[in-house]
Amino acid sequence: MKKPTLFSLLFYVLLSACISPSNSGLPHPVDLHGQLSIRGNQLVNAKGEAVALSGPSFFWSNTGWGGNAFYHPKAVKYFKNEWNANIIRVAIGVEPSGGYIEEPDENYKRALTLINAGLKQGLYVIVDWHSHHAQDYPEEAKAFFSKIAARYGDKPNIIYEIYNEPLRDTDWQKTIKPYAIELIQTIRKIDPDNIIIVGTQSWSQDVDKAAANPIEGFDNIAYALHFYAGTHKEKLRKKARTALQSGLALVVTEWGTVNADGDGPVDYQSVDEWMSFLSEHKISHCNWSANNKNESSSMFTPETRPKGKWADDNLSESGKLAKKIISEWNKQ
Ligand code: IDC
Repeated sequence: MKKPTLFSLLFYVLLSACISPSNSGLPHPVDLHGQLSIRGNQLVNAKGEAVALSGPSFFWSNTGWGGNAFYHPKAVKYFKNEWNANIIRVAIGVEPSGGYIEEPDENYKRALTLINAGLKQGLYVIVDWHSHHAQDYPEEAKAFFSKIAARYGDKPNIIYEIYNEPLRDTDWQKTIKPYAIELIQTIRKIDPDNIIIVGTQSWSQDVDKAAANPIEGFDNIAYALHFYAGTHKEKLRKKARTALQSGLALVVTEWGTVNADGDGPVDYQSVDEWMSFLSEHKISHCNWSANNKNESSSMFTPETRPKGKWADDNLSESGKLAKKIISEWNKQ
């Protein structure tokens, strides 16, 4: 073989720098999987292979709630590079103080900041209408998702989550399903194919009710299943199995290592049981939450500065566990 010249060495160094699209040398998740869709009860990638994504959920975006300070591009880069996340969830707070209803421009801007950062890092981005009463604001929801769809609907990165958590007394048939159909019709006029996730009754737990009476006539619809390991166990997985068996695709758009109130001890055993379940059924999941609030579900300790730069010392007990789970999950 001919000895490489200085010129040819330089050429190869430059070439490998160009084809290595991310800092960590790994391909961008969206380059790897492309356009997602739902086949049967499974999320699949552009090649039709089952895919289960994993990453963090940001906190309520509301002004003055603290979690909004984490809505910056470096946070997204951190989760991509340090946690190996391939998805993020942007939780746009809707109705309490400082949310979208009161401050639409500020919250819309926060959504764009994280979406743009997600696109730059090649991540999937769930855009979540973080509400417990979304049926009271259908016009605002439609206007919000229309803007998002018009701006980003042609990108494979975007996933719409149209209703975080309807309450226990918000009826699937009477209220949630009609709201969902209205929103799906609105989004589908602009974006024909990206995944739309529908929240389910009782804080996104009654997936069995949705399974008995699913939304028909639209493609690429999935349903939200939320769990908090300290509170929810086998009983909730049973509902999930019922839903999967009747053909519903589930996405755990939010889960916690602790109790459903966002606080309490980390329940390691229950987290383990849930992760086996998610792995067995190839279900994507986002951990609550990227925040430094003094509650145990926050990934960061209360002393942590929202702007970064973060090391493992900045992670709470829950944050350390979530990082371990997510970074191992996404190792292919
Ligand atoms: C919680 C926050 C908490 C905040 C509360 C306001 O952790 O700091 O005071 O919202 O309602 C959910 C919700 C999510 C909750 C979380 C923990 O989607 O908004 O966040 N949780 O209670 N569903 C189950 C648990």
